[in-house]
Amino acid sequence: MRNWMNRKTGTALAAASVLALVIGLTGCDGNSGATTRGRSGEQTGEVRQFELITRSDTLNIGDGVTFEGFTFNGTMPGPQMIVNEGDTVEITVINEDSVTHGLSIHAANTQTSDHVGNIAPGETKTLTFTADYPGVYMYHCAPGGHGIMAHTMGGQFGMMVVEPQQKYRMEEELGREPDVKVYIVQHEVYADGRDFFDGKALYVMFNGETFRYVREPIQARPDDYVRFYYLNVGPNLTSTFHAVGGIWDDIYYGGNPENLMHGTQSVVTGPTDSWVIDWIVPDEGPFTLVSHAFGTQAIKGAVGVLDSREDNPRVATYNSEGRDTPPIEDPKRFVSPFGLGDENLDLPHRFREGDRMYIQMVGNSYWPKRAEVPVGSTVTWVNEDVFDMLEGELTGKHDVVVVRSDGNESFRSELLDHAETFSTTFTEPGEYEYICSIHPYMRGKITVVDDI
Ligand SMILES: [Cu+2]
Repeated sequence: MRNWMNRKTGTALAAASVLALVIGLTGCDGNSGATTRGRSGEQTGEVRQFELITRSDTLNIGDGVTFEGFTFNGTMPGPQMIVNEGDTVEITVINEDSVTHGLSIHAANTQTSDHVGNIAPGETKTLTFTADYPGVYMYHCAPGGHGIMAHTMGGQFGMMVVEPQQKYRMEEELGREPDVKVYIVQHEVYADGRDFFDGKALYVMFNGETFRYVREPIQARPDDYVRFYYLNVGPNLTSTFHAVGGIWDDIYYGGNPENLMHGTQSVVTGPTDSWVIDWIVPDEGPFTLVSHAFGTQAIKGAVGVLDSREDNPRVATYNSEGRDTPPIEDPKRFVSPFGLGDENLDLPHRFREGDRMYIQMVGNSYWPKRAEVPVGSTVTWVNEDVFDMLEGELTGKHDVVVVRSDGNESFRSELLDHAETFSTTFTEPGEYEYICSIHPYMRGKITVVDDI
């Protein structure tokens, strides 16, 4: 009976979707919504509204290190949005930045890019959908094309939870909600676009900081009913989330109550995969929470602690948002995947006479970002970004434009497609800082020296 009712509802709403599509094709400004089908639960009639503001930002990412990238509402991960299955969700995206942004929201069973993809500076767009499937979902920036990957790597992502109408098994059995709810987004930070392409993360984090919950452990008591909402946004690595000294009691792939498994040591979680984990804390003592991919993840920051003691205070919720604190003034390291960053990270590369001097454009960065070359050198830039379709912020096309120099060369390349090159020869000593004119946050530097 319930299935039949849902099919009926689906048909009626599918017709509405077709109507929305027609409006879209006839010059809609992107501010109207799409309606999706009710799949498993009934529609609640509730409307939940959220506002996401896109901007360029600088953040603290733990241990005296700052990060320069993009955010939603000033944090990485961005705001955590929680709705109920069957709710109508309305998300407004306001682009306060000088470059194009957008939104892809995986909780929506509809083409979100038609409504909130590719939002120009100063523009505001809104998406409306029904939360059809319960679970734990990723959202991320979606300016379009190559920019989607670059901005997601650059810090624009977060978690949306669609709470199910059908209770999770343990909650039903115990007749109560979890004592502690822990929302965790695992994510990677890259030093530059070359490392992003190669999957070589500099840091891997839970909720915006390396070792955040080692410094400030999650509090619980023995026999507490703890629920993890665990999402790996990646953007590259597959994690294996594990509690040292524990076995997960109930795990739900994607967080959907229909996807139940029992008694596992870990949950395998690729980029954008997620789980709901219901767990009874078996004992006193610290339980280390870890991605068990030790060398590529745990050792780089994907470790936390759940501290279980009889007299611990009760904290009902640990939120997945990054902390919104003003960036420290004198960080010991400044990570900027697209910009020049710090010399102790983005090491100046010394080319010597006779070397082939190539500088890649890759993942919206120059690599190496800093280069030293002897007088008389010919330097060649080559575009290694493959996704060169589309225009502006959306594309992986790049150029080289000098913005500051004390040398005698002045150059500006054509816009380069994938595998295209541009060369120039430096005849006198000097320093050259340059950018890509359509991705102006991409920065590089050439130092021409008399003698190396
Ligand atoms: Cu963006």
